[in-house]
Amino acid sequence: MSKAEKAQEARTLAPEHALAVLRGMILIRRFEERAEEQYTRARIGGYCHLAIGEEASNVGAIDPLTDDDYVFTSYRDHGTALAVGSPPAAVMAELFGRATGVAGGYGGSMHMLDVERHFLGGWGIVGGHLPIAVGAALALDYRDESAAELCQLGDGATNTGAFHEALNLAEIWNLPIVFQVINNQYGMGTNVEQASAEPEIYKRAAAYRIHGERVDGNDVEEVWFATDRLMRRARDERKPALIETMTYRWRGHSVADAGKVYRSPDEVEAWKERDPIVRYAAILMDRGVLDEEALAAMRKDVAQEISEAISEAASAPVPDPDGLYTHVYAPGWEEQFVHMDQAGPFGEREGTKHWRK
Ligand SMILES: Cc1ncc(C[n+]2csc(CCOP(=O)(O)OP(=O)(O)O)c2C)c(N)n1
Ligand SMILES: [Mg+2]
Repeated sequence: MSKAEKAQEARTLAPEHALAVLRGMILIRRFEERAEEQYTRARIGGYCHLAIGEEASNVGAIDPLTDDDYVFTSYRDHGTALAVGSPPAAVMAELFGRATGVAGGYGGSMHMLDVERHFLGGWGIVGGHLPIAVGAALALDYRDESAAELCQLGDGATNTGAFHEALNLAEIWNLPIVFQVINNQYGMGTNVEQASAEPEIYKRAAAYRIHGERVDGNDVEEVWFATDRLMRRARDERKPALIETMTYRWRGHSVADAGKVYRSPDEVEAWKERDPIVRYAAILMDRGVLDEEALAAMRKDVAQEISEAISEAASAPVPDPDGLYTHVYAPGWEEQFVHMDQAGPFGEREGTKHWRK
């Protein structure tokens, strides 16, 4: 039996590995707390959706991936970027709109991207990334690559048409993709029960004959082993799957929402008592892998790393405005717009004239 198979059977990560996973969650928590603070200091423009409370769903699903696998997610993406290994300074710089950001400072909070680490975004339209993720999974299959893809989405996104189109094609084409529904109970201010005719979202996969399952999204090892198993299946058997990780968004939908009108303080408190970080730290202490002193040292070390990331990001240069259209259109776009300029009925001449030589 291989080491990986043994771990699957025991459902327990090896000590060093477990500590790295715990640190990954603490890194996201600290990053998000400091991002929130930086937003109030007006260092971050535009939107900012925090993943505080959802750390186990992010780290548990991304840690078991191989370097060859790909990841997509929605706009609540800082934790995803950190989990794939993007440097905190580059993620913070993206929030600050700086040239050293993971998307060159052009994307901002909702559009994290790290192609080198196979993280293909960071997408702002709810459910809009699902067909794109299916296309990327088709490309993997087409190229006969053995990798698979993890596509994260929110509970609210399962009510968009794109979700159903994506699942249908994934099954028909036997694509190597695992859809991870991060069920944080709300789509903005609307509870899943109010928005979804089938609130047990994993069951929706059955309509497309796709395997679906629900796990405790605040239990990092439970998420880890379930995702690992489904990703292996996707890689080896070319079978799509859906995993629903049950978690909770501690903060409001975005930093502009206090998150207090549509839910009770008791509900928030009850979920905070199931803090994925505190829970896992307690488990590791029980196993004798961690003690209070080591935990405090880990927290301190992470806090220092994030402080340095903030300083680095704040002193980075802003991007060149001339690069605004870089990577937006394929090479040859000038040619395309010259044609539009001649025939366009909607005043494209106005919008394109400065591009012409
Ligand atoms: C197509 C579309 N409709 C509406 C919105 C506005 N909107 C932004 S986030 C959101 C809620 C999505 O909730 P969910 O998928 O559960 O993700 P979460 O924010 O909880 O992570 C909505 C309706 C949008 N961005 N795109
Ligand atoms: Mg949600």
